[in-house]
Amino acid sequence: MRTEVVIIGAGPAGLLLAHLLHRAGVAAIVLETRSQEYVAARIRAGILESSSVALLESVGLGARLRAEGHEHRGIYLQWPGQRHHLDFVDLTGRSVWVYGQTEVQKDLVAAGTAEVIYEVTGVRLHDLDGERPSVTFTDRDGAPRRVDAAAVAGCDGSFGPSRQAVPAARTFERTYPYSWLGILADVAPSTDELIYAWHPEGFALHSMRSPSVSRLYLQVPNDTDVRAWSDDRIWDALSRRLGHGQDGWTLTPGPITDRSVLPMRSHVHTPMRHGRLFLAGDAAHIVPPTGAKGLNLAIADVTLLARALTALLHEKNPAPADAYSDDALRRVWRCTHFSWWMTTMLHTSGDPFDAELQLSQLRWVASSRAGAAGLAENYAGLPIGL
Ligand code: RFL
Ligand code: PHB
Repeated sequence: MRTEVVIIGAGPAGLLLAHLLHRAGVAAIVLETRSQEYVAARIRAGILESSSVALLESVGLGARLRAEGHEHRGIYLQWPGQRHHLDFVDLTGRSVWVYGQTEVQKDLVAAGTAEVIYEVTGVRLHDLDGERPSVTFTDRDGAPRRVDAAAVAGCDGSFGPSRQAVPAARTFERTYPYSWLGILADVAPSTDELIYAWHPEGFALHSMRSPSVSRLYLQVPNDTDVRAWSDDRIWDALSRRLGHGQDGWTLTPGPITDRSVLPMRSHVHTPMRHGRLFLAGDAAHIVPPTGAKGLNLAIADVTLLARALTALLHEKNPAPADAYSDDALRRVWRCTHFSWWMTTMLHTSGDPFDAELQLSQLRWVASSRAGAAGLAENYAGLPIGL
């Protein structure tokens, strides 16, 4: 087979890149190890920055988002006895949207612009140094296949083969000494906007997916066995940490439909390009979810990458492709810093000195317009390209 760009991975980065390239008239084939149903069902991110929303709208993917997504003006930041609303619209002029990654994924599939080969195995990248790279794989019927292209986009997440294909790479890492226990529950959210809660027992987050589905998280130790957490234990911990009873606020529990433990880590892989291979999304960087940046970074990466590949392959202009890694990494490091900052401000370590510093920081962010604006500017996100 021959195409212009082989995209490895049909997550949001890979499918959105295929969509953007299709609109620019650049041919692409996407290879994915999992089935379409598996990819569509993965429960992950829930928050879109205003620039991600603007981008999706500008490329014809905004209709359901506008109809079924929920615009939030800001978030609540809380600690025992205190809850403060930070109004991003007031502070920065930008809002965020609650719209699940699963929904973005469905919209991309429904757009029908990506040619995806699902359930492939043994994906290998070849000849990345030249102008004619190729990718070999085995299809789901067991037949060996090969795609020749002019560029390869590694959108295969944190465990895919693309990252390893960048020789002389430098990686930067931080593993945090705690994880999140995340649940999805069939119950109306007990809050209109997300609550980020510091508590001596550990961090808790009240998020949501729709008027009838809540998404909540608890800080737990690394290596936590999810089976040790019964429904009652989860709701009791959430009630205490989120302040059930504080100023009359109540947390309504409900049936838990999904639960999992996710580790927290930061990882940045540089450069994001080697020859004709370009990395995007989680293949190049992982952030802890506290800042809600992972999906938004993937969207920003592929927006830059689609422009760069179009210029390289259709306009004989290599400048945007040459600048891609540096341009993308500026935003990656900003979001990596913000995610680290939110994480270290809100998760308890058991050290009383750290706890006092965190509370002091929270009081400052909640009471100073400059402090609140710093958080808001990063959370609501900068325009893509900055
Ligand atoms: P993905 O979504 O992991 O997709 C990569 C795809 O590549 C496939 N793959 C391969 N395909 C072919 N050949 C191979 N050898 C392959 N190896 C792997 C995989 O099957 C998969 O389909 O990466 P992508 O597209 O870069 O998207 C990144 C986002 O998924 C991720 O950053 C976010 O979900 C992170 N994240 C959040 N981001 C936000 O912006 N806001 C949030 O609120 C937020 N919450 C979260 C999150 C991530 C979470 N988890 C579980 C990681 C909450 C959670 C719980
Ligand atoms: C989510 O809804 O899954 C979510 C929201 C905000 C975060 C992380 C996860 O910071």
